[in-house]
Amino acid sequence: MKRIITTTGLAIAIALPGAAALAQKKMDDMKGMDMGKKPAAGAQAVHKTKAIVKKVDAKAGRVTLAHEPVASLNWPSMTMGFKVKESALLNKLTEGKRVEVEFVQEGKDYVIQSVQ
Ligand SMILES: [Cu+2]
Repeated sequence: MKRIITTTGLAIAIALPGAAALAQKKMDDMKGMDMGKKPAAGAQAVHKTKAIVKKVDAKAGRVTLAHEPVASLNWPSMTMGFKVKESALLNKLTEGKRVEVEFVQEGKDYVIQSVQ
């Protein structure tokens, strides 16, 4: 058993420099590509949904909404947590209230940008 592990470790050690060289080659190939045609950074998709406010955690700047389906994200209706972008928006989010929100995805978070 010990011998097998040692051999595998050796194989990985040998394989790695090769992989690095391959990755380097790929990067070199990309230099010829036109990288300037990407959409501008910060052009995020804004999603919209109607929801009922279930819970407000003003301290954490988070709310729990029972929202309607969100077609742009392929979401069914569900109850989930959202981050709130500005504390001023928390004034519009009171438990039990029916609202219409606009939000964007930021990493793993969904951040509410506007409340109506
Ligand atoms: Cu959801």
